[in-house]
Amino acid sequence: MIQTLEPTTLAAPRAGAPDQRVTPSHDAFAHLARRHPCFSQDGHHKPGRIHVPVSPLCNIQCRFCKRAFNKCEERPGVARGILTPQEAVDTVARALKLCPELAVVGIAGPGDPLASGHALETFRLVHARFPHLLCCVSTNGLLLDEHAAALAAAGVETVTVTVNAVHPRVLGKICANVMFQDKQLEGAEAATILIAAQLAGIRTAVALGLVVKINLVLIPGLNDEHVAEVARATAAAGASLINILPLIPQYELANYPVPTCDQLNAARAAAEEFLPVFRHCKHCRADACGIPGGKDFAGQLYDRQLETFSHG
Ligand code: CLF
Ligand code: SF4
Repeated sequence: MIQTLEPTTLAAPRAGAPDQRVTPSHDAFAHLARRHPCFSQDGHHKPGRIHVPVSPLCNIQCRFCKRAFNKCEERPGVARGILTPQEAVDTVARALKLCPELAVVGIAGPGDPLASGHALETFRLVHARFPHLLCCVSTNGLLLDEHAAALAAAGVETVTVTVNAVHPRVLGKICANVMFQDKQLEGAEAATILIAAQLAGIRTAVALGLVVKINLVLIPGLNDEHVAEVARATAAAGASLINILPLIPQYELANYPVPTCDQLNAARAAAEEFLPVFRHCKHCRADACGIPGGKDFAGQLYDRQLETFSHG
């Protein structure tokens, strides 16, 4: 059930008061260390992942998000085109021949994987044909509570939820609108719904045995003072790990600065009070294929058959 979150503060506890900060633990994802490049610190450069771009739609609008179809930009939200679920299965089969180290099939866009049914269907098909591969989804979390059980039944083991703020006042400046129950909501109302949905979705996913990572896009001037609060709230909901991605300034936030190294380090230190921090993110495209940070096979995989893509 979705409940709204009361604003919280993270001031250091007064003398004699209990310290509510939690001790970060790697226990919840230790079993993934050799199987998943984004849920391990040491094993990051060993297992590979493929992202199958089956999800064209999104149900919210982040002010920094500009989705695109091309083969040159190295960032999330970009793919060469959209695959159907069956095309995605065939693509995984060919990818395994190019890169036998593939251990994870992820769906990370280019829109939100839960905004349409394509991702769920793809996971069902992939899991039936390649049960040894780990299925991973990255979502804004708006519909996670509703779909967590179906994701788990389809073989998904790991979920990333992008949580850029847990206070409507902050999130209202980052997220322009949210489609909820066929209505487009804006401002504090939209932010309140999204935050509540994300935390409910995390709780439900964790209760079902899924391992949850948080992605946070660090935006200087908007949420850089708010990182610890996001880590605290998501850790309390059951998340295991947090990844802080520096803003790529574009769309409505095109004039915002890229975080400096000092700002990124300060944000990671603040988050680390509550959650282990993943530090090896490569800002993968929605059609990436290979070992993150190593050779990417997507060009070999797709470029000769672009015309088969059904752009959505
Ligand atoms: Fe993909 Fe994301 Fe799964 Fe990894 S990526 S859906 S959790 S399999 Fe990883 Fe790439 Fe960073 Fe994402 S390096 S952008 S955190
Ligand atoms: Fe873009 Fe993802 Fe935000 Fe949707 S949730 S607007 S795809 S960044």
